[in-house]
Amino acid sequence: MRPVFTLAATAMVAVAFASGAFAAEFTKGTVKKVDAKAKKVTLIHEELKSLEMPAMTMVFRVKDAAMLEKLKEGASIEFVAERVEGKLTVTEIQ
Ligand SMILES: [Cu+2]
Repeated sequence: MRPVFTLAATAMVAVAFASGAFAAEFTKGTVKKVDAKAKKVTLIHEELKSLEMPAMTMVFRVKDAAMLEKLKEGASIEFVAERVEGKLTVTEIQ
């Protein structure tokens, strides 16, 4: 392979990383209940591939209290959930 092609391939991989091509996938869910005091939300979620979890209704913690403002009961959202300190936590909302 000519060096210029190697360089181009390397640059493309770098761009893919930078643009978040490998970032966590968003999962669809519906807000069932918000507990602002406990910073917890009950979501009816679709399959969470990143956590190998089937669709279900469950309680998540939220990463920060500001997120609770976007969570209204009955709202359809797209979110990212991760295990933070062993607890399932909503880390991003769209
Ligand atoms: Cu679940």
